[in-house]
Amino acid sequence: MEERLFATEKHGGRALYRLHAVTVFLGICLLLCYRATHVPAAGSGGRAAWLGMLAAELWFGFYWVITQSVRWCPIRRRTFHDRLAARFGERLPCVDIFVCTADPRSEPPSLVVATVLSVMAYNYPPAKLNVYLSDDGGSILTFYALWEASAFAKHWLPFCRRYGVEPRSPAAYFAQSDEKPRHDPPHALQEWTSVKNLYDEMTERIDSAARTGNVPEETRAKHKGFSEWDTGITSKDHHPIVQILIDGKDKAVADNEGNVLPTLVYVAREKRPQYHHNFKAGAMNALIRVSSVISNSPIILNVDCDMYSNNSDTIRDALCFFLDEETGHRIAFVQYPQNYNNLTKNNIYGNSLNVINQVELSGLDAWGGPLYIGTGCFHRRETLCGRRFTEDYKEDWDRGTKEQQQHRHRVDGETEAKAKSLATCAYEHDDDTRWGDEVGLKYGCSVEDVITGLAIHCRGWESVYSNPARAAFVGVAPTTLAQTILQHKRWSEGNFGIFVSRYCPFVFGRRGKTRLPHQMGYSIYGLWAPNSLPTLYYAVVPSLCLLKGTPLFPELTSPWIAPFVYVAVAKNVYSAWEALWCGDTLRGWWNGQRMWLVRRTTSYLYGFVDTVRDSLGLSKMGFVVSSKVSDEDEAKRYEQEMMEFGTASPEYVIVAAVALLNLVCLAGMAAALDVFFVQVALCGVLVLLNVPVYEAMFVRKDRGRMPFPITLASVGFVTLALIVPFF
Ligand SMILES: *[C@@H]1O[C@H](CO)[C@@H](O)[C@H](O)[C@H]1NC(C)=O
Ligand SMILES: CC(=O)N[C@H]1CO[C@H](CO)[C@@H](O)[C@@H]1O
Repeated sequence: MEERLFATEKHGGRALYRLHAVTVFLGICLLLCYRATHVPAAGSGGRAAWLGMLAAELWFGFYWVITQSVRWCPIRRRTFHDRLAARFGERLPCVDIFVCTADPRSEPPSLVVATVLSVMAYNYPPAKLNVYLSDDGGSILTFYALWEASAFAKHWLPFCRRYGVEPRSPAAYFAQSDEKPRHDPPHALQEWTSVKNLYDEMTERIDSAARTGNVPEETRAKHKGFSEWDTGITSKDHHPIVQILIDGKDKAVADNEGNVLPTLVYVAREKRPQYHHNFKAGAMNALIRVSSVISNSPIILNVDCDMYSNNSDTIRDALCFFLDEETGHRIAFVQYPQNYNNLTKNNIYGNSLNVINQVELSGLDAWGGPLYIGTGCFHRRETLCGRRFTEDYKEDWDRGTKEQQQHRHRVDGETEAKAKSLATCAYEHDDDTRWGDEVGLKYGCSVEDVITGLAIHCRGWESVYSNPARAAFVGVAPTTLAQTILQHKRWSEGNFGIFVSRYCPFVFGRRGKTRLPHQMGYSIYGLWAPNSLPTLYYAVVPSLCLLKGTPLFPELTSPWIAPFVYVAVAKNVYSAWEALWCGDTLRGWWNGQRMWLVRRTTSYLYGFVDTVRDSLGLSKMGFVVSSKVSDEDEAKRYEQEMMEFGTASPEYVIVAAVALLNLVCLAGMAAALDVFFVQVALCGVLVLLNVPVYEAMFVRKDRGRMPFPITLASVGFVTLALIVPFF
């Protein structure tokens, strides 16, 4: 038996965790028992409120059980690059890399090409690398940037190789100025300076083209590809464009040391108003087809344009899983986490995803594999194209060499013409192909990645989660509250949409013979959206009842108070410990709790309502929060960790009203502390969490404060809640 190429280890401390989980579970049972047996008599005040509490607690208990699936036995993976090198040397499979961009305004072309350059510069035989940029904006600016990058790559790749540069995104590398080679021979510094100048000049040219919105005439004459834009085309209506900017097979195209370069292809699939374009899933499917006639590699890496490669050995890392003799043939995809380089220390918007990255995805890995999260993921081409798992499946690791031979023998432009025919709108319609359903990424879901991954798991495949200490991919997190809320709205809505569709993990997953804990793991995200209602209830009703003197919890002297206090304390102490263990600060955890409340009462609520309306055939509400690129002022406040409200979005009314209501209830309560102990504590915690919201409403003077109309509206709502006798 040969040595494995990767090892699987269990996280420590699981016995302790399980003990904790069992006691919390017992606490939840007792608490529900109290709730069910102490319902106020009909006619007495507070019966409705009490039943509502029962429903909310039933839900929270159920959801808590769901979340235990990923905490029961998380695992981590370790890879052995030396064994891979010893066994395979450079006899490695070809790899296609798909970079997706959609809009040159929100995703500046200079940022996109930094990502492209970082993946071209992988420590991997360049003849086996093929990089495809999918430009769904169909923009000449992006094409121009990529053309510039194809020239710069001739300097950048040898430079990276010679000096072992890390990270290999030029933007990230040159931003850390302390990386300047000091002790090397003098020509190293010289070369560093000259490459940096080339990069700065290129970025300046790209940015200035982006500013003016067009590419200089004399530049356009330098490559035939620019003529695609001669007949005024728009981003929503244009013919298919496929341009091979660097042909890796062409010996005449080499870097300045004479080495071959990775193939580099620009793709803008056809867009026509009468055909639905299916967003990123449509773009990915077009890329799968286009690449099949150019390189057809067995492995496909998919990254978003804002996620650069932070480790040049990541391809080899992923291959340790795929090429493992014992279980490699079961693995459909290897997912890496999303890491961000622009988080603030205390993570003001709770965007670090640390708990998801380090606990939840590792936990899912034990039950059959993590979700496909749309970026930083290595796929097997065959599974992406719909193949079912069979025990005797054997990958053809030489796949792609035939296509590359054919491509080499074709006359100029023939491959491009063939590829273009596969990137037309009509292709998927006319041929009655099953693209978007059984082949490729699935259509019709705003989290196309998650549903595609689920389908792959249901076809019998496993996936693997790899989270090395040094991040493999690094991107930018949302830096404003509005962007954060919008992102979570999309995620919660998409995942809940899957949950209530025929792809519900408990139904579709069962038929696909995935394991119950795996289905539960998927449901953690699927049930984000419905969490909004019980959370809103819990944040509003107990406080209102506190003001009106209606008790909803056991008295301080009653023994029944024990399970309530125990569950609340144990759960939160654990959650704080988990956050600290994952690398957050205590303050970061506290901020995370605030964002938990904000997300649940805004993003998830909107996601829930929109999914329900959608399934009833009604139109969506439309989300008003705008997600713009942040300006300098905003960036400064982000660094100071001040919450950014600024624009008058209706979603903020909910945030402000909940905060204000709790403040009023706490201030106005006329109740005995021993009877209302839990309610006072709950209301008090909510008030403490919302301190930054009060500041934004009443204290701050900067442009990021809560807009006055929002404050006014929330005051109106709170007044209404106080005068209408609900309970
Ligand atoms: C990216 O790689 C560098 C080394 O080049 C490392 O110091 C840094 O921590 C990595 N970034 C993240 C977010 O892990
Ligand atoms: C691309 C981007 O927005 N980067 C920002 C990330 O956040 C840091 C501050 O923490 C800014 O300096 C970057 O410009």
